Amino acid sequence: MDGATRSMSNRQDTAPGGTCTTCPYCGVGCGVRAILDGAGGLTITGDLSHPANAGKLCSKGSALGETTSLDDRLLAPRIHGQDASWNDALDLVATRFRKTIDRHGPDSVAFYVSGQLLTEDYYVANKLMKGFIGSANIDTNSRLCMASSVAGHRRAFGTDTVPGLYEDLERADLVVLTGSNLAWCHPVLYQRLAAARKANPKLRVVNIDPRHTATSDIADLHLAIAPGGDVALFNGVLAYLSEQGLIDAAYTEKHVRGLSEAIESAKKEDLSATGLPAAQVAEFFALWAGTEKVVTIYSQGVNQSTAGTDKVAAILNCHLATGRIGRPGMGPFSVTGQPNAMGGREVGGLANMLACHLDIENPEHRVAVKDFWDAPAMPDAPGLKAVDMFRVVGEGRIKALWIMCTNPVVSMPEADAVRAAIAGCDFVVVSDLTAATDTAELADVLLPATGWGEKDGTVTNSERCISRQRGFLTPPGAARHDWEIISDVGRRMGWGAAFDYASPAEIYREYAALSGVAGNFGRDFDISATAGVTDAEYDAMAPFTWPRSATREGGRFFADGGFYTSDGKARMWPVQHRQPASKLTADRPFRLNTGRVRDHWHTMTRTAKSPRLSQHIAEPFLEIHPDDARRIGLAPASIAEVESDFGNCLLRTLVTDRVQPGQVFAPMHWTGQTAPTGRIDTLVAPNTDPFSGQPESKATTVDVRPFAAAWYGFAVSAREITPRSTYWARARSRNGWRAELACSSTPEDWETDARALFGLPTEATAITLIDPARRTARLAFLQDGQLVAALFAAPEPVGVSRSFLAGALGEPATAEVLSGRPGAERADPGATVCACFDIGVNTILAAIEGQTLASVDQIGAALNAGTNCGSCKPELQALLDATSRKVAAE
Ligand SMILES: Nc1nc2c(c(=O)[nH]1)N[C@H]1C(S)=C(S)[C@@H](COP(=O)(O)OP(=O)(O)OC[C@H]3O[C@@H](n4cnc5c(=O)[nH]c(N)nc54)[C@H](O)[C@@H]3O)O[C@H]1N2
Ligand SMILES: Nc1nc2c(c(=O)[nH]1)N[C@H]1C(S)=C(S)[C@@H](COP(=O)(O)OP(=O)(O)OC[C@H]3O[C@@H](n4cnc5c(=O)[nH]c(N)nc54)[C@H](O)[C@@H]3O)O[C@H]1N2
Ligand code: SF4
Ligand SMILES: [Mo]
Repeated sequence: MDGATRSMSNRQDTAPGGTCTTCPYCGVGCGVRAILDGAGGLTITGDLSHPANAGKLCSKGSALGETTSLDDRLLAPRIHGQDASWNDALDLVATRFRKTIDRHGPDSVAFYVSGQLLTEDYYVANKLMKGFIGSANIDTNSRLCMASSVAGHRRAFGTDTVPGLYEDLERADLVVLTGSNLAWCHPVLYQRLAAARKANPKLRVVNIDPRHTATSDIADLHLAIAPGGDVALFNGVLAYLSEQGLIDAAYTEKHVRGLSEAIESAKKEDLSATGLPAAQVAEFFALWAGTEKVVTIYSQGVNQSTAGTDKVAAILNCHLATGRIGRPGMGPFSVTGQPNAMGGREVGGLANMLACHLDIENPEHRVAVKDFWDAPAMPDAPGLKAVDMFRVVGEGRIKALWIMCTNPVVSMPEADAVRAAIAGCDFVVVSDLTAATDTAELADVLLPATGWGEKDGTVTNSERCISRQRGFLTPPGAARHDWEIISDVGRRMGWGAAFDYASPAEIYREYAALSGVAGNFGRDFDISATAGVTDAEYDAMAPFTWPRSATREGGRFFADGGFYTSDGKARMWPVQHRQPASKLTADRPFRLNTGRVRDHWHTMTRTAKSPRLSQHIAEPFLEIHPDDARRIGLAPASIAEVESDFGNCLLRTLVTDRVQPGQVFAPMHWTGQTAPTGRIDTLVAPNTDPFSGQPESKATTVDVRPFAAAWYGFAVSAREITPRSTYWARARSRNGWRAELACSSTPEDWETDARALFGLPTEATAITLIDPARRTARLAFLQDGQLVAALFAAPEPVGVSRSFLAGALGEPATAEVLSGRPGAERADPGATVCACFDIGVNTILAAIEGQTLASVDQIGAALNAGTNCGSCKPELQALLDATSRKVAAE
């Protein structure tokens, strides 16, 4: 079967109205309706009945239909690169794990799993490792993501409880966003906030982020805090609250311990660590103190820090001291990243947790879980956390490793060392959708898993809402569900009865029953009222917010205390600012911040399949301040070489005052498959928070210098291309591929090189314009009069219209295409802003000026831009602001 046939046959008829499921990207957890038209087409709309999004979707959710194609999919198990039967592959996995454990003990093996597994998959993996293999060496990519929030919650509340609900954003009068680029990373939640701000003129928004981001645009106040300054800032708030007599004495006396120690510590804080002007700090303090209904949303700018757990404590302290927690419109709110980050925490996917929020350190909890599972073993101490786990793999002490649903060669700090560790491990199993990942390339055994749209189970979003993912596509080839694969290995290792599951519903029932055991210990996570769901009820299960037990249903936590500590009181922790661990030196004068872009998801195995999503930002970049760029001689759009103590990267230079001097920012998404010199985690230091073990992905010190490029290039090709230039980044476009290139040496013959790059047959005709004096080359290749490939090269970054050339692929072309721009009769749309309707920046700017548009709504009315998912609204606003500034300045 070829790719095209498979992609048709993978569609299965569903009832009219489609299948209700949940988006597989961010932790907002939007409900999605997937409708198959029976002819291979898939329409995705927002589920109007889902409480998270009430029908809205962002650009990534809307483009889900473009990500289910079968090209790149892994369709059969592979052993050392050769297709194998499931029987052989599973036997090999079970035997190697069994032999390794027999010879070296249970701690010589490990699982590294993911917040993108469904709860049922995750539950079975955790059960196999902790209860049956008898090791706690199961950790998850949530260690890189939510661990500091988990540790902060447990330290303050006794459990990992998110007290509030999404509607609190709408009910608040002040929303503080710290270390969160909500506009790009939780777009539907951001849209709810934007709508709330329109409806409630009293609502103020503060954004605390060293960079100016799309989220800063909605803020009344943007605090460009020094990296790592959050503890100092929130300590400042606490000290101010105390000075102003705004501590809630009734609440704190009844429900909180550690108040005076925390205040004392806060008063000692030196606010200069925030790097902020005193007037801004004072404005923030006054807002926080003067507004009762305040929600503090935080994400990776808080968690991914060597002071992450203390940052969380500093935030929680302010809410606890004022009793502003668990009441409508008030509370700290850690928004989760992955679709099932929360579910993974609930099932105990972290190396230091047991299932259902029970504690691994607690002997009674351990016995209860062991008995419930009728398990032969139960570790009595936490296992290795991700960074330590890969270090131990590198030392050869973990001899069998199973990686599921995550791509650590790209996403772990010190990524080259992680790659070497995995490459050197005796036995590596990888379960993924595709073999084309930097991690899958290293597997001894590759197991094809089913993906979104093919699998069934549950996920929990940021507000504790459990909702169903439902399959509507036939699993392709031999792909199997993760829970089936793990259970099968469990059975082959000798634990038949414990892993004899027939369906995710059966796993869910067991899990819900175990949560009842946790409930009996007085834990928060109790969904035991759903333990009796029938298969049909599970299939039809509507989204619900936990807990759901005989005594409690949904709602908020802690308005009336009831913390999960021994005495029922919350703990405030005395904390003090600490600098990020990487030191600034003469050789490492810049602090590298990393994060996300709007239209890509992590290591891009799915979003890079969508041409729409790939046009917004098509290559990895380095944001650097104009003063720094000038000082080090880095020209806009040139290639920057970035070096840390751990590795090197080449990235496109983006000169912008959205970053502060001395700081640079780069996205995390690019990989060996999409831009090999853009794997940003090769640079990131493996420094971790002492409590949570979460790495500081946002503050490695680096050096930046210009890369001496002999030429820069831009290429489009109807066929997939893998360039060989020193720097390259490729992306899918509507009719093929586009690539950015830069190289340190010039080819002897441009045409020969280009033909090799594009893999062109001899009958493809070339139109060339090569100017040795200027060192420029322009080559277009035609077949049957249609453009099949083109390359533009110059000694400086080439200024051709990317959108025009990408659009010209497959179209009839003449020598005019070598101008790299549309002719006078055709407008150049420019870089994509609105992914849904494919509307470029030039089109929007022309409409703003030509039609004197003054608002985002007017742009929508004129061009449709921003009217579907709305994810580009912050960028539309920024374009309006930029043009009005220009008008004002003229
Ligand atoms: N488009 C898109 N959305 C996603 C994802 C994706 O890959 N793509 N991934 C999902 C996942 S798993 C996650 S975890 C979330 C992450 O969501 P976010 O945490 O919102 O995203 P990031 O871009 O990682 O980081 C947020 C911000 O923290 C800032 N920051 C850095 N250092 C500091 C600091 O010391 N203090 C403060 N206050 N801020 C700082 C950065 O400048 C950055 O703008 O996004 C989820 N949503
Ligand atoms: N520098 C830097 N590094 C970071 C971050 C940062 O901000 N900066 N953020 C960190 C954070 S918060 C996160 S969450 C991580 C994310 O990092 P990763 O988890 O490594 O990234 P993903 O690309 O989401 O990897 C998921 C993999 O699972 C596969 N997959 C998808 N669905 C399924 C399925 O159902 N079953 C199986 N078996 N496989 C599946 C995909 O093809 C993909 O290969 O990155 C972390 N790394
Ligand atoms: S906000 Fe976007 S990515 Fe996140 S769940 Fe909703 S549709 Fe998916
Ligand atoms: Mo994450």
